[in-house]
Amino acid sequence: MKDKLDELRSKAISELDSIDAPSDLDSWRVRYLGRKSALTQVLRGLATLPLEEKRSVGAAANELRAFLEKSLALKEESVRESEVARSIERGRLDVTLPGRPPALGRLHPATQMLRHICDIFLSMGFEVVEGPDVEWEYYNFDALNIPPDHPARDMWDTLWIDFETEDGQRPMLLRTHTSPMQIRVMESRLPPVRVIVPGKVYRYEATDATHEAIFYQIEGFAVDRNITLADLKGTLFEFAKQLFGEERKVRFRCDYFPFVEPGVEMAIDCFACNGAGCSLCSGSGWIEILGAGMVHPDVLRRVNYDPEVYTGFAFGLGVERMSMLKYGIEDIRLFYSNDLRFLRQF
Ligand code: YSA
Repeated sequence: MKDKLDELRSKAISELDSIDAPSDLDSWRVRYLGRKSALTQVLRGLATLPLEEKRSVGAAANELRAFLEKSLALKEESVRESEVARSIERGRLDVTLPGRPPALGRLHPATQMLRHICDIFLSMGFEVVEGPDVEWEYYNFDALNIPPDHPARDMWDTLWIDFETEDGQRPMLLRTHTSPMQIRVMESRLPPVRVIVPGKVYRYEATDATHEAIFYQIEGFAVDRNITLADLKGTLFEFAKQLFGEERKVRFRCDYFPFVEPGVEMAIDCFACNGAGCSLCSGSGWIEILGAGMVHPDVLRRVNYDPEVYTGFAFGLGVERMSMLKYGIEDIRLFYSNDLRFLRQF
């Protein structure tokens, strides 16, 4: 058996030496190391040999297998190298050509706008805080002066989570706005606070050109001694100028949100027609950009801030809507339909 293995070794090696094409290497591997090769047959037959012979033949056959595998690997490497050398000689492979540039991704337009807005508020001394997307009903509604059965709940089409407490309540939902973070932040620290909260919000609503079911909001609020509506106006005016241009005018009008008193909506003069009236601003000359107001005293009391000592302002804006206004995007659904022709423009 030993002689047979020696013979196999010299035959295999001499054949391997003469190979110079990659395709011949594969048939060599099948012939000498494959399932039906003589060496595999010897290894399979070991079980039938007497113990002493099994040991010596087994060791020799395994050593031969390892030797042939290693020889094959070395040969593969040298064949590959000579292939490359031949290609260079024939001029098919030009190693001096620059490599292919890797395809680089880019930030999504909503992320770009989110970061841009955060940078503006960071430059005014605000701090960025994030909160949970799955929220308790208490923070999303009750703590913001919106108890169960209050008609204001209808302002936010809510996706409830299938989670029931022992007393049959279903108090968990996908947050419908970033405002619950006002409560969470104020509960955990004392004034002064000056915070912005970027994040996704979720609404049970049909999509159209200006509505998505999942979109980004940025909440902002500041609470301290002597904060007035003038601080709110000044801060948001500065924000609008930085985002939409120095020459922008702003307009504040009364609006209703249960967690502010007074509540306002803020609009900027239409940059497409400079206030003359066009299709972008529906002929009004103004474009509404966010909701805001002075934090309601009951909200302050709920987090143990004394409304006789502290006052604050808050606002909330839609991030995709800001992009739509700034870049003239006509349909919000473009943001999440993964059309690269749209995404590559940003
Ligand atoms: C109001 C007062 C405050 O003191 C603080 C915050 C707020 C905002 C309030 N939490 C809120 O969510 N108001 S909102 O329902 O009117 O939404 C705020 C902004 O989100 C809108 O102005 C709009 O820009 C955007 N938005 C609302 N629904 C949307 C949407 N964007 C895309 N798709 C939707 N379905």
